Amino acid sequence: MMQAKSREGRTAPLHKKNGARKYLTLANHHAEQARIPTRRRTDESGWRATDAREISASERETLIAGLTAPSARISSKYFYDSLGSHLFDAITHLPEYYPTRTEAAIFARHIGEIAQSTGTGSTLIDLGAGNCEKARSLFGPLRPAQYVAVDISADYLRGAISYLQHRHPEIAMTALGLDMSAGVALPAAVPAARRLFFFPGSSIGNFTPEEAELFLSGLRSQCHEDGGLLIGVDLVKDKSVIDAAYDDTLGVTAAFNLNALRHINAVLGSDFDLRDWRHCGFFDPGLSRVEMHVETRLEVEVTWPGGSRQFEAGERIHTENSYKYRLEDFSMMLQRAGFRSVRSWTDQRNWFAVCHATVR
Ligand code: AVI
Repeated sequence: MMQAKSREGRTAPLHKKNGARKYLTLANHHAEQARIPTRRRTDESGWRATDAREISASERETLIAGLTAPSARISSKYFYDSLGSHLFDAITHLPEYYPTRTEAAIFARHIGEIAQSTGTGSTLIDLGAGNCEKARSLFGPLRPAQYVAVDISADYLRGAISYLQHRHPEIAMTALGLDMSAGVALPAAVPAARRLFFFPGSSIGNFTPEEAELFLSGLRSQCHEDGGLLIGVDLVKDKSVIDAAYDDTLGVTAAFNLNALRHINAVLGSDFDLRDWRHCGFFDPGLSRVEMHVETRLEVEVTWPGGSRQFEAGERIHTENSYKYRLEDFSMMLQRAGFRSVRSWTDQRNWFAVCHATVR
């Protein structure tokens, strides 16, 4: 029996409760006989995220609606608690995860032409800045007059910015805490002229194409005639290369994906047992996207204050899409979003592209 092989202790006597099948470990079976609660307690086992944050009533509602939908789904933002951010950083160092190093190689090789295209003295607006490392490497060639770092966590940014400001006193710097999934609305204090949005890493691929176009139109609407966008995008390539990047042999992407459940336990008070779930990440060439899911190894019931959901063995929760584009299609999307001219640079294998899109 598959469940019996999946983990020691899962020799699973089956029984029915309210008509639903339940799998019990032997230990749980004895516990139930002794009328001790059978459910493992996530907080006692130390699975609860330590950086739990309060979520709003509407975020909670959206999260529960996704978990209880016929095809369950959660937002990929739940990857990024503190541990998740470290796991993502580890992903970018994996041999299989080509996007980060391919993009860096494009910048290193073509930085002269890129700087010529963007010009100097702009207000560089770094979307999803994180530790600000990528933008920092552009300070020399692009010589921005101002640097605005945008990320969901302003606290995290402030640390990075105060270090950077010390090293580059000639650039005025601002940290902006903003959830970009709702669009990017810049405060009036950010100069309107010469805005250069910087959106690297193919984060645009984590939006659906419709959302991506809307997001890009939103950026365009915040540029004057002299504004522009410097953006990295992952390109369609052989399925085996993409599959390996999202299902690496060390299992770091698996940990990154499963950590979303741990994060949800922390913010929702749910009791996902991570040992019951496995990682699933693959490229679907028909939809031109990587899909990431977590899949149950066995039938489980997940509960949270005020609700619960039964998952059949093999049922999945969709956690992320990562779209891959053909350069021509992406270029057309930029133009539909209102950018008139697009210049692009790729690596020799045409795996990744950096585009500079301008309004004029
Ligand atoms: C952040 N984003 C661009 C990454 C990607 O490749 O879509 C997130 C990621 N998911 C799995 N591995 C990396």
